[in-house]
Amino acid sequence: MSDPITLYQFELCPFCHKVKAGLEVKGLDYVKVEVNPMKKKELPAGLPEDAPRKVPVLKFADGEIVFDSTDILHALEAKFPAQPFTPDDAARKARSDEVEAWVDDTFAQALPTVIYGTWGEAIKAAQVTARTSNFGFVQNMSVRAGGSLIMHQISKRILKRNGRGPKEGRAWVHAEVDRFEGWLGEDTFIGGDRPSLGDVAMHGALTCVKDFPVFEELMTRPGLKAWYDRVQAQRAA
Ligand SMILES: N[C@@H](CCC(=O)N[C@@H](CS)C(=O)NCC(=O)O)C(=O)O
Repeated sequence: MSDPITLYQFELCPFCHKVKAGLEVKGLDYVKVEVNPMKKKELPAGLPEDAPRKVPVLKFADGEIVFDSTDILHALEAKFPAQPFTPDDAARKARSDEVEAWVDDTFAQALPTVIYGTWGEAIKAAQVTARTSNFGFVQNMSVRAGGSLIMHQISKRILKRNGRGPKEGRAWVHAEVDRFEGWLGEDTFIGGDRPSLGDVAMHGALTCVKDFPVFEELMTRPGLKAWYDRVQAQRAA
């Protein structure tokens, strides 16, 4: 059996969840390596010098290393053409690319403001990171303590940069979901009859927050929930 695909990730990174959704829609096996957000020393040797010290990073079985979630999804599509997530229809492909870019530039920015928007949420997020990682005790404590402080600051900064008040994260996220539901309309997927890059990206971003109250809240929206479940059904467990 060949070496598996390795995903270097943070458990609470929407870009990493995009890649996981892509791997699972394609039915590919992979192993995860949780990266310590402070030092990131778990990142693989061979990562290009000019690459940002960010996750996700994917190492293919042949040793090739790709970084940036969008580039990783394109590399997956090129290497594993089965279960394609590129629509044949040009208009659908354009919409799918638009949705994927919107997830990166807007939705994935809005989401952390509701994960980390309050002190309680920030501490919960830090606990998820600590629980799902295999860091040593000291590292664990610093992720818990330092992580929640940083997350809270990041949230405030994102909202301010987007011209929103410190309590407006939820309203922002719902407005963006309205936009997504508008794009989806009556279709099964953004990609038509099968999930596209846009579906994979949005599904991954939502899965990122599945342990937080905002997920349950968003899943009370029937259109979004039905679509989420349809994509979920396409993901290999
Ligand atoms: N454009 C990148 C964004 C990746 C990114 O911003 N990752 C964050 C985690 S969600 C990160 O690694 N941050 C660490 C840092 O900036 O030090 C992608 O799509 O992969």
